[in-house]
Amino acid sequence: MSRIVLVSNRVADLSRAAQAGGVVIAIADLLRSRNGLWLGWSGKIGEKSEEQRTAPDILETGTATVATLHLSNREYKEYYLGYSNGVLWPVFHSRLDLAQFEAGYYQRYLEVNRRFAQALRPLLRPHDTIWVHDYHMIPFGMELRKLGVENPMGFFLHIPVPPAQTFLAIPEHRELARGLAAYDLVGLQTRVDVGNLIDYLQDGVFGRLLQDGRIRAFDRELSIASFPVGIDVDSFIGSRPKRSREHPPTATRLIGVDRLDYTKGLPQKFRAFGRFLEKYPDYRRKVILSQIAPPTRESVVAYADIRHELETLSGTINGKFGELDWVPIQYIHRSTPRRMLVDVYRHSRIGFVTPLRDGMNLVAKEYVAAQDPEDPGVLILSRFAGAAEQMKQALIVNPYDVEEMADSIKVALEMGLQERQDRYQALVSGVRTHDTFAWCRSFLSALENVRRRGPQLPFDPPSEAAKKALQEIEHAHELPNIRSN
Ligand code: GDG
Repeated sequence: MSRIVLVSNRVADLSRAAQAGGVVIAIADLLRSRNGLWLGWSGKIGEKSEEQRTAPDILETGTATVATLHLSNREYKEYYLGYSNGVLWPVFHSRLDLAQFEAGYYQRYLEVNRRFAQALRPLLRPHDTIWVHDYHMIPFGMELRKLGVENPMGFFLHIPVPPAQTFLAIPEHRELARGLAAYDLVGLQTRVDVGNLIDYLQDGVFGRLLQDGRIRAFDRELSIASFPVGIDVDSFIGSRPKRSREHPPTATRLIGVDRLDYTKGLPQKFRAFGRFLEKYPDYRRKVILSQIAPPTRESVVAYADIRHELETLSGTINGKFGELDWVPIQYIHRSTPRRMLVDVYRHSRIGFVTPLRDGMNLVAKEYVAAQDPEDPGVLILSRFAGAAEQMKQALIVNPYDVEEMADSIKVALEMGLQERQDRYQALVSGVRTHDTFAWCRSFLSALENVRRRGPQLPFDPPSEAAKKALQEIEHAHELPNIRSN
């Protein structure tokens, strides 16, 4: 079996993979079983000499190797905060209004990807299979191909693909598409994402759908398919009894666990809970919303804005409805240990997961896995989370519709035991079947199958003349009709 080489923006500590949860558990397993190598950013920021910049620090951990590189201050600002999180993250989540296009970060984004590719090149072996992850690393494969690497190479995008018209708004969309075309397989979270990417490649860069389902773009043939990410179910099975006899719960809990990100729909969630308390006053003092929202990317302005908005909203709702012995919203802006999360999931009657847009959303799956099969809670899930494509037995809501979300809380609270059990059984069986290990296996076996069809044409960057001709054709195509009247 060939060695596996993973590339992602950050690497995780393999000795603590079990605590990290999510996809890291499966990735650690994969690396150990296939003598793998993982390359990524160390998380450190600092200046280094030119030579050190492409010489990664190497850590051997049993059968796996982890290779890390530092970012300079400027790279951190322009590649990580700037292009990755100030342009690609908002656009891919359909928030064009927040994208910092004009800042000119693309060049640094490309340079970091090039540098990472140069660092990996000497570490590669002829039969390695390369798996690149997420939006920070789209051009990585193209840069590696330019260095003559023709190994099988797959890319997995953890975030959604926006509709074609939104993708086209990125000034560098052609370059991103060229980057994607350098891979043999592009894996996405959902079938909707697959449709969006194929539409974009056809409309935006004249991609041609082939009879075998692949798409031809930039002289390469690319497979695109969905591989929904899952969790390690066993690590979320709650072990404690549902309720402690000594301390019976005073209120029924709704639980939300989301990084503090504008894509997660937190203000709408808080408003819906406030609306629920207003519309159904009998439930006052009987329910609480616990929202765990650890900080992320605080140096990006939009993140400071959302934090401020949430503090104001929770204060307003608590001030309006709270009593001396009851605070309706518990808002915790810190990370919580995972063991504690499992217990909180299990002791919450409702999992309230309402992102405005999300690639998958692992919290929805974790909540279901943690339930007591004898007395399970109810999952309220946004239709715009990738997870909604699989988790149809959840109460599916529109996260922009505060009224509908408020009503769904009541429906969930009043749902009978039999219905809760039926929905839970269907949901948990899906979560088990499509777990994190299945995700890993299915992506890699698809990548190996794609390559069995035969090698690609060598990656040949277009000449300047070809680039210019292509741009002229595309611009002619994009010009608005000039009407004579
Ligand atoms: C991206 C995509 C896609 C959260 N707070 C705490 C904590 N968490 C853990 C959760 C869960 C993970 O973080 C969050 O995963 P999500 O899937 O919900 O969201 P993103 O971080 O945005 O991840 C997403 C995912 O990639 C995988 O492909 O599903 O759509 O956006 O595991 O439990 N964990 C602990 N304390 C916290 O306070 N321990």
